[in-house]
Amino acid sequence: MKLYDESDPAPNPRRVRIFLKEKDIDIPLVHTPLSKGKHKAPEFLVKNSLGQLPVLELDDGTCISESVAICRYLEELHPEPPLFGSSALERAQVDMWIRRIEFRLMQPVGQIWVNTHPFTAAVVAARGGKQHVEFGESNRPIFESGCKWLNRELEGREFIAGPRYTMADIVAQSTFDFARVIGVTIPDNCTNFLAWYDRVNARPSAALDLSKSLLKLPT
Ligand SMILES: N[C@@H](CCC(=O)N[C@@H](CS)C(=O)NCC(=O)O)C(=O)O
Repeated sequence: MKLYDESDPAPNPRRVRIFLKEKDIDIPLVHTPLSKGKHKAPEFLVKNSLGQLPVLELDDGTCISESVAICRYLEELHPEPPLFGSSALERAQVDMWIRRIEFRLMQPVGQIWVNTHPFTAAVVAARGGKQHVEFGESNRPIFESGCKWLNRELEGREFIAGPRYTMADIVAQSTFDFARVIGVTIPDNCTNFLAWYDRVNARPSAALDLSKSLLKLPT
């Protein structure tokens, strides 16, 4: 088994690496640099026709894409500690929160990145597209209201899906780490949210390594 991977801050491969650390699972990582277009090469498109990372390749050559699907597969093989919930209700709640974070928060961050960030301008142009800056900018207030909603939800709750750390926290954490790197921050008055972010960042799995990235945390 091996994981086609990209370094921080790429948020989707990061989810899987955080999950692996939380589970103490060791899988060989194959660095597949997005900046060199390795994910769009014909030999990679056979593994994931969408040309995206991460991809988990099994020993028989079967490939699994989508970070959450990869982690679900690994959860089946390594159930402890449970990161997708331990009962029907918990599993549904973790799922609910993963979807909410992806749609309400990751999506606006992705649009800000693709449509406004100077770093992506050349990549979009090279693919024959163009940035829709006004649309990208319109995602900033959507992100901000998503943060305020999550802040209210986190009142009196330790983690996103309840009292225990789960995959929903990993999906949220990788979203906000990436947002921070591209200059999109959690509003200061979101105190429950910021306290949650401190809690997940204190975990040994959280370390963000930007040493191989051209993107750095804004000072
Ligand atoms: N929903 C996918 C998203 C994968 C994704 O967008 N990966 C990014 C890296 S963080 C990528 O490969 N981007 C290059 C592209 O879309 O062309 C997942 O959860 O794995």
